[in-house]
Amino acid sequence: MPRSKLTPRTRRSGRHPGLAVLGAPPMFSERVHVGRPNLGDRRAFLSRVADMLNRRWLSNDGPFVKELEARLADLVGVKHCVAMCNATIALEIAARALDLRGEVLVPSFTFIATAHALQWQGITPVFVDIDPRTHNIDPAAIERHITARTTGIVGVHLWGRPCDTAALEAIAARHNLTHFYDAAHAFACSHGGRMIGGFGACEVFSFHATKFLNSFEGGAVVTNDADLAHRMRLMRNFGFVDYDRVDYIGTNGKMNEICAAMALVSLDALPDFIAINRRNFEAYSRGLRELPGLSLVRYDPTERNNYQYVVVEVDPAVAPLHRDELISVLHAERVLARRYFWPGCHRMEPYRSLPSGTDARLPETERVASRVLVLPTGQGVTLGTVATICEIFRSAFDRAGQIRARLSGQ
Ligand code: T4K
Repeated sequence: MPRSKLTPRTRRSGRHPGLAVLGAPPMFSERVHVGRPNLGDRRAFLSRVADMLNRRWLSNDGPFVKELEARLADLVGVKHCVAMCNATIALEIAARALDLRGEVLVPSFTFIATAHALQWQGITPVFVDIDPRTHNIDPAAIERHITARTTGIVGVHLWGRPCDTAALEAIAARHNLTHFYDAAHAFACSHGGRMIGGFGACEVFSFHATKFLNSFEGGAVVTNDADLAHRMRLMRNFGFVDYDRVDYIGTNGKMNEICAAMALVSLDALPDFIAINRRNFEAYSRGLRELPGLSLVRYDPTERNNYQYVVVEVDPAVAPLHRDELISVLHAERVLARRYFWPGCHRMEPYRSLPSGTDARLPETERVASRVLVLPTGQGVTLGTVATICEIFRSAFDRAGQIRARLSGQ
């Protein structure tokens, strides 16, 4: 397994000799990424690839896809699972199969795909502010955005932490709206003891390489609604009902067999992935605990969590360095911490130039987006790497004045 390597100077001295942002050599000799894939057993994967080649069945509802769909539905506790080529297409297909049109309410503090999946098919995403405690869509802010054109709500379980599903369900029922979830981050997480996947009309998982469970590229929609699952299954394959009959407008959303093989092997390793992520999360938590103005986004210990995101909030009133200064410090050390999901969808094109962006008043989204940084974790990140990253934070806080002067060019 590839590991992030410490530079010889660190290994020799065993203590932090200086910061790269102030001219010292970087702490890491290789870049340490957020989103390094978790990998299952290689031999099991290669054996599945051999089976696939022997069968000459490479795509379109192959046996690995069927096996994956059955296992995912079982794990999540839903009746139907439709595997797709990625979560963006899965969101598009779900929105279309649910007949969403006009305006759909979404948080802006999410990956841009949540908004694009709607806009791509002529639905206007209307951005709603988040609850700063959960980083998820704020139920108290939803109703003021509902108009005669609103047809639905898409909640996003950001970082794998659940939306207030009961509140969203009640609002949707009150206004006769459809609601479903972008659960791209939330595979293998639970809410109120129920696995995420069974809430709303349907839920969409991502199995992109950077996700907790990966299939290279991939996604799935899970639902308890048989008709919806049937429509999505047809739409995933151009709308074909049989060899020559098309009933719906469709697209090519099929997952291929090699991606399904990867997902199946990843599924076998799920407990290991969770254990490693949790171990890293707890090590970061201990390592950053004493530092002023830093807080880690927490996971409810009574629920199932995948711990895939190590999210630090930097309070600019308390921490001696701001989020973006810390990002510069970390990048100089080759730790590619990310500003997910800055600046918010409403501040990106095309939305910032459309009424959905220009009319948006989202103070909590903007505040949280300016404070959050995401740190590397997963199988490729050792406890030694976590300890070094925490040491970089400590050194940076000790030399905050010098760093600020250097970064501002004084
Ligand atoms: N909804 C939400 C809430 C999402 O977060 C996402 C995706 C979606 C919907 C849509 O799901 P998909 O259609 O992708 O299934 C990434 C991913 O592309 C995206 O899947 C993900 N969310 C988003 C949060 O992050 P980038 O631009 O940060 O990814 P990328 O490809 O630059 O990778 C990040 C880092 O990971 C790289 O710098 C290096 C490392 N990496 C990446 C890949 C692909 C590896 O080490 N190996 C790899 O194979 O967007």
